Amino acid sequence: MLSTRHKQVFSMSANVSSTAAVATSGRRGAESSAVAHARMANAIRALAMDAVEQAKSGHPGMPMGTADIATVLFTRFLKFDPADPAWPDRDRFVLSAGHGSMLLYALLYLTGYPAMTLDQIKRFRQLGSITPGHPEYGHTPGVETTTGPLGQGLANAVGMAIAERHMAAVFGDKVVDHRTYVIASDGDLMEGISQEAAALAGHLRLNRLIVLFDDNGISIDGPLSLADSVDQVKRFQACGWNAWHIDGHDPQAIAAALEKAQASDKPVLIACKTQIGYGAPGKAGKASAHGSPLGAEEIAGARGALGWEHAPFEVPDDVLDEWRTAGARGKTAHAAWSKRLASLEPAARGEFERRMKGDVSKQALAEAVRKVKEQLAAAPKDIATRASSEFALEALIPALPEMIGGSADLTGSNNTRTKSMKVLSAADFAGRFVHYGVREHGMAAAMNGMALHGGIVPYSGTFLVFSDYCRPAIRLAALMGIRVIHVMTHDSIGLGEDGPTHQPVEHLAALRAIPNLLVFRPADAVETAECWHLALENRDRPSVLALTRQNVPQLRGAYEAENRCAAGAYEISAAAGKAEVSLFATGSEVSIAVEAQKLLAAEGVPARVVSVPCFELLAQQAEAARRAVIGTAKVNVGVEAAVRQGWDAIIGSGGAFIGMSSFGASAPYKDLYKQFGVTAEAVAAAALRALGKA
Ligand SMILES: Cc1ncc(C[n+]2csc(CCOP(=O)(O)OP(=O)(O)O)c2C)c(N)n1
Repeated sequence: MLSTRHKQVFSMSANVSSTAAVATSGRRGAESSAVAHARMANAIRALAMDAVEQAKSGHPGMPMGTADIATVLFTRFLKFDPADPAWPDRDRFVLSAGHGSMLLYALLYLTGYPAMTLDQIKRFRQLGSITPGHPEYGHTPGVETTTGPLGQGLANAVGMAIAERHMAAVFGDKVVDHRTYVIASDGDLMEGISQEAAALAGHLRLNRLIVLFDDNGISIDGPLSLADSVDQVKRFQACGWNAWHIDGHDPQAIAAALEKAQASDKPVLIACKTQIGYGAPGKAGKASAHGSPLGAEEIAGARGALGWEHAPFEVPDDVLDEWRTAGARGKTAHAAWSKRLASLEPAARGEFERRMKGDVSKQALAEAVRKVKEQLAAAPKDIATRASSEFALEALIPALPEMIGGSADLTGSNNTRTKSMKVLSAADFAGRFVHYGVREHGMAAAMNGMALHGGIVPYSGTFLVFSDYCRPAIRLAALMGIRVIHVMTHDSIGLGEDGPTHQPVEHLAALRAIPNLLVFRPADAVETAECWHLALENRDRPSVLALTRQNVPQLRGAYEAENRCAAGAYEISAAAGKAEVSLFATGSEVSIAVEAQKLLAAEGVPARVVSVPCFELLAQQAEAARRAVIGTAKVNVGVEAAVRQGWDAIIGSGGAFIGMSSFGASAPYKDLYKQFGVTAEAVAAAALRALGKA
């Protein structure tokens, strides 16, 4: 049922044919500008209805409900230039409720992004189109982040807003002076990650973050009252935001709220009361408008109610012109910004451009890693790889100013903060270390936002076992192909006394299952430096560095210029003679394999040890190189204090595996390695058994 007010708005829009002449003749009063607004918003609604109908799937309700908000935002507030979707000082717009993708595609088309043609809108959700079911970063110009998994976009936006403040603090507001806008739905705000994001944003006083909450009270199952009774405005206020309610169909109220939001000293949530499926006579305000085509009859009814008497996919010239004019608004600001950028000192300008392009200095990176490796060759370190990581960071942090570190309240355990790093805070956004609090999921999603914003290479820390808490955001980083680096320490039963709740056993396998993610497990201090090098070099992939709590010996004594980890696997210790056994191991288990090699030698069995710091880099080697490193020994043994899953690709299904097949236990780590049989003796025995010698 449509409310009285909605009926009034519909009928006002329905008079459009008589007022269009007024609008185009240039005699515009308040009423005709309201009509102009309604027609512009209705263009979004019609495109959303038509595209979903044509695709026979999709979500028309959300774009129809938020069309008024989006129209006011995009025509009067958002700073953007369709001619240059990557303009560094554009406002970022995040459609956190990614199911409403047609809202974004309609906006990109209407405002004039060249790639977003009407044909693309017609091919919504079809193979090869740039209009996939949910917005995908890197696939569609103008899409700032991949959204769909609810809550992620909102948390990405927090990272974008952090990045904006940091870059402004470093390069000045002449060149960095923009806002981050979000449209978020009930579903976004029901997700737990929204709490982490809101709390972090409030704490950091990210006042350039403005969230428009599509407060329509409807989700898939029906009215929100079935499952939720949170007062979102109060919740956000409690998190340190300014938040208030408005009528999300009143353009003046929307504009007034956005003006007020722009002057806020805190992040802002504007709860916009809207009606899902606005305009659809039988489905507006109902869950039935959410996620399926409206159907021919309902669409015809909506066209009538909205006064939109144009054929499917047809946007009348005068409406399109208005939209294109709105889209061209940013040109002047863009040109002025280009001038300001040009007026910067050449060095500062070059640095800003380099950072925004994501060009990590190859030379600075290589020199920092070389320095670390030389120091390790001169004075070997038998330390935990988490400490080796800190040692590498001591060289990397001064060399690469784009690196912003952090931890989810485990700074001292993750070793992610070097001595010189200042804390990034509301009082000092130039700092380079973020205390994310105990918010792993929010942290990982914010890191994605920072990387997407540009100018920053985020890395951060938690325990490997809590990668589960980060996983949805890591998956999206991998899907988007962005460089974020997760330092995940305490990477096995080797963490000891904290016990099985904290001991990852399945996590390496689970992370390796994510396409396009690099999972590094370095064996010693030298490999750790090399893995850092690779993680930073891979600009199109996220990385996880799985690092030990316990000390491990430095196996690579002599300085080698070559990054041996780059191949994913390499022979770290050759056999004395023709190898009968190949021992493959990662991380802390490489030194166990080296011990086993000695035990086998004592039995007269030559064995080689292959360190496998990165399965994914090994898998992408040419077949011949991969075969060469795997070798042709009679017996292959894999050693990793984790589950076997994934190892068969290296050791073969007939290979022996020494690792975990259950959860761990609480005890000193050396006892645990014995208890679970991850020992040099067990490795040697397994090899001998497989050779038929035991
Ligand atoms: C993490 C996650 N869980 C579930 C879904 C499936 N889903 C898509 S939209 C939605 C909820 C719809 O309600 P709302 O967010 O209020 O959107 P609206 O109905 O207003 O369009 C759900 C559960 C999802 N996209 N992401």
